[in-house]
Amino acid sequence: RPIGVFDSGIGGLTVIHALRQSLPQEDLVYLGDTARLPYGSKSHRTIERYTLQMGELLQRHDPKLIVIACNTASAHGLPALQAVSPCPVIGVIEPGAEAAAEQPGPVGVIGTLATVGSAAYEAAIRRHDPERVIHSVACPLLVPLAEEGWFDDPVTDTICRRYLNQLPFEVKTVVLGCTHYPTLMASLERSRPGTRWIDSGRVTAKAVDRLLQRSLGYRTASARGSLRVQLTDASSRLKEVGSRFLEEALGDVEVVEI
Ligand code: DGN
Repeated sequence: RPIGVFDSGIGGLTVIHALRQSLPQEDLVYLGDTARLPYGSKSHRTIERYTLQMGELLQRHDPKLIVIACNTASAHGLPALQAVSPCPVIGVIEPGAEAAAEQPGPVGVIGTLATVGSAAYEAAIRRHDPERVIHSVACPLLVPLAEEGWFDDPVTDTICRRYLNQLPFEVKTVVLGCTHYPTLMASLERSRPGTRWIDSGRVTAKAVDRLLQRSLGYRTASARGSLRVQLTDASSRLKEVGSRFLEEALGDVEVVEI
């Protein structure tokens, strides 16, 4: 049985990249809701409803586990999907929060308007460390920059600096609370050198590994697992940018209508 992964669009392909690196033998089905992106500027009710629909579409593949590879959908839709899903569901926020709580000092969180507005990271980090000081900054321009493919560009540098300068100087650990942001790493690093960045996708891949070993009967087949990519709308532009997120050729993309 595959691992089902979904995102509001193509950002979750950075999580697929991390999963393929740490769990290369697993079969993965990726579902991106490109017809309805962005989720980041939508309301709680809408994001929750979309999350439930994506979970239902993934059930066609009989997944052994679902990963919500989108911070926005994890912030607003995880409990609702966990309540109805026949298989375990994990989001990207808890693993990112746990990794942040392991670091000393105040924590910065950057994400979409909906993620920052939900205060989901604050709640999750404070479950590990109730006293922790957390500063969150919504960065709504970063998703369009990543989707435009401006990964290493002076305009992206300027915008990253403008957002990151809102974090107090003492913040040395920053959670990339959006699955698009790892693609902007070069600009982020230039904008705030010396920062410890927590890539929620990478730490989620580790959490998936732990979960598989603990509760689902870990399979160590030697063959390379397959990757099936489904999008609710497949424009050629997104397919092109998607390969940059995935860090390998995207291959065939199936369109599923909602
Ligand atoms: N990549 C999504 C996230 O992690 O929140 C946000 C993309 C979007 O819907 N704007």
